[in-house]
Order: sequence, then C-alpha cells, then structure tokens
Amino acid sequence: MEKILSAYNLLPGQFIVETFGNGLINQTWRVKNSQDDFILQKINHTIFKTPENIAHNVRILADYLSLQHPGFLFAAPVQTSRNEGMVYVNEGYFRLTPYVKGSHTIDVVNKPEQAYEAAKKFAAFTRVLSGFPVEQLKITLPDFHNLSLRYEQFNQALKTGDQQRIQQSKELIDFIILNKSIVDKYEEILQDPAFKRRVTHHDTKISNVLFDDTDKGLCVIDLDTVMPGYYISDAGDMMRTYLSPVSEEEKDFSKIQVREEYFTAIWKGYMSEMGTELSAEEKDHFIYAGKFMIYMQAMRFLTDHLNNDIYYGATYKEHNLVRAGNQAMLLKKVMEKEKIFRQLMV
Ligand code: GN1
Ligand code: MG
Repeated sequence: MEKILSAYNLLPGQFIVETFGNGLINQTWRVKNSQDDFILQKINHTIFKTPENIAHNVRILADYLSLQHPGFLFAAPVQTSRNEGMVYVNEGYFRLTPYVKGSHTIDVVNKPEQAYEAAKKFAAFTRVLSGFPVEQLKITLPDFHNLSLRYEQFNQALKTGDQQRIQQSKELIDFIILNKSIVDKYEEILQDPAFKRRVTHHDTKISNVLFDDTDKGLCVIDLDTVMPGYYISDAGDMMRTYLSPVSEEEKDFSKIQVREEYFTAIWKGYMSEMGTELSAEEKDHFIYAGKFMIYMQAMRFLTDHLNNDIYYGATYKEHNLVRAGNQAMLLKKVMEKEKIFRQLMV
C-alpha cells in the first residue's frame, strides 16, 4: 500500500484503507481520510493480460470526452506522479480513482426506477461516444463476449474437463446444446451490416453504476472491459442481472423470477438515450440481447465447473454448477416471457 500510494504522492500513514465491493475478478479498496477519498483497484493480471490497454482506453476516452462532452461525468483514474494511469508494484497493477462525492452503489435492483436509471447511464455512455473512432480502443480481454468461442470452450471442456463433473452435469450440458440456436443467431449478427460496433461497457451489472442520494444515476464505473462491441452485450447483461429479484448466487431456483416492469424500465431507459442511434434491426434484437448474455453466462459458469473452477473460483464444491443452473433457469423464464416482452417494447 505504501508503494502504491507514494506513486500518487499520497502519504500512506494518513489514509484509512478498507476493502470495498464484491466483484469476482478485481479486488477493490476505499482509501480515505478527512480530505481525500479514493477507490483503489487491483487489476487481476491473470485475466487482464495487458493492463496497459485498460489505461490506454480510459485515457483516450477521457481526452475525447473532455473535448466533446465536457459536462459528461466520466470516472477517469488519477494519474500517478509519473503521469501514468496505473502503478505496477510486486503484487501487481493498481489504479486509483477519485471517489465521486455523495455517490453510492447498490448490489440488488429492487425498484424499476433503478433499472431505468442504470440503463439510461449505460446507454448515455455509448451515445456520447458514438462519434469516437471505436477501432482506436485496444482489446483488454480478447473474445470476451465472443459467443462462438465460448461455445467452443464449452465443447473443449466436454472433452478435457473433469470426467466426474461432466457426468453429474448432464442435464445442464444438454440444455446448453439444445439452445445452440442462440450461438447461430450471434453468427448471423456478426455478418449483418445493420449491427454496428460501438463503444461498449461489457459489464453492466447494477453495482457498476453510481447513484446520488435521490437515486438518480450519476455515471458508470469499472471501465476495464470497455471495448468495441455490440449493444446486445450491455442491454443483455442488464436483463441478466436486473430482471430477477435474486442474483446468480441464489441456490433456491424457485426464487428466480422475471419481472416485467423491470424489463420495461431497461427498455425505456436504454432507448431514452440510444433510441435514435440504433437501427431498427438492432432494436428488434433487444430480447435476444437478454438471451445472448444469460446463455453465455450459464455456459461460462458450466464450463468453469467442468474445468474445476479455474476461472471464477468457488467457495463451495458445486458453486459454479449452481450458478450455471441458476442462469439456465433464468434463461427459461425469459424465454417464457418473450411474447409479453415484445408487447412492452413500445
Ligand atoms: C465477472 O468481476 P465481475 O463480477 O465484474 C466477469 C463477468 C461476469 C461476472 C459474473 C472479466 O465480472 O463477465 O458476467 O463476473 N468478468 C470477467 O458475475 O470475466
Ligand atoms: Mg467487472
């Protein structure tokens, strides 16, 4: 901590450091005293193999926004005294971001207004960057939302994964294979000129939005996975994480529900900013976005279970199997609601 804070010309002895948040990949702390308040994050270097790409992306976006949309709130990291966007010490890569005054995050969406606000903020992020040359962004996680590759990795795990786990997971394996048409549709999208590659956040869970004390959205945070992508990643991950009152961690699947008013809130919030940017074809795939992301997450958790939890880790033996089953249940429930959702897309 000493070395890290010194790189920012901060005196370590003068700060209180507490762990913060609950992401699966990066570790986060709040670093504060009576004057200053920061969020410190350790970038998971085994997953983000080129952390300098993250720093590069955030820097060029911050520069663009300060010229083109100076009023837009963007959570840019503090530069070190050597004018770098992150510090490297023996323990890894760290970056410091100012804590946005008066902001708070939430872990569970329990009011449709929160879903609306979040969807609006993620959409605004993509919209204000619609003039930004997206190919200038570096790839921080290759093939992150490449569903075809995820399907291949799943197939690979069926060959080389833990035999006993494969036997025990038959039902879920079959479910993934049965819904392979979601992958086929993704491949059509890749070929479709009506789908535009845009500045995409790729991790739109609710805890990545800062709210003010009146519950209005302030800005989006956690910019590691900002890369060129399709809007279905962002819209879909909101559906994955806001529609149900319980998260991917819930073991009692009877609690998994798909709440229509939250679907409406995501749709309206997203379209309030992106409605004029998206093609008719893109909008028409709004429900598909949800299926795309939920299916991908079910498959990623299942693949990890078959591979003995090497990616996500596990706090109990069947952890990733439970998460995969949870997401498969969520997908089923979303598919049951497709007709109703269509009618809500006005
Ligand atoms: C990971 O670290 P966190 O919780 O923001 C993962 C996401 C998954 C999510 C599932 C880089 O995100 O893709 O949707 O877990 N991020 C990475 O909880 O793999
Ligand atoms: Mg994240």
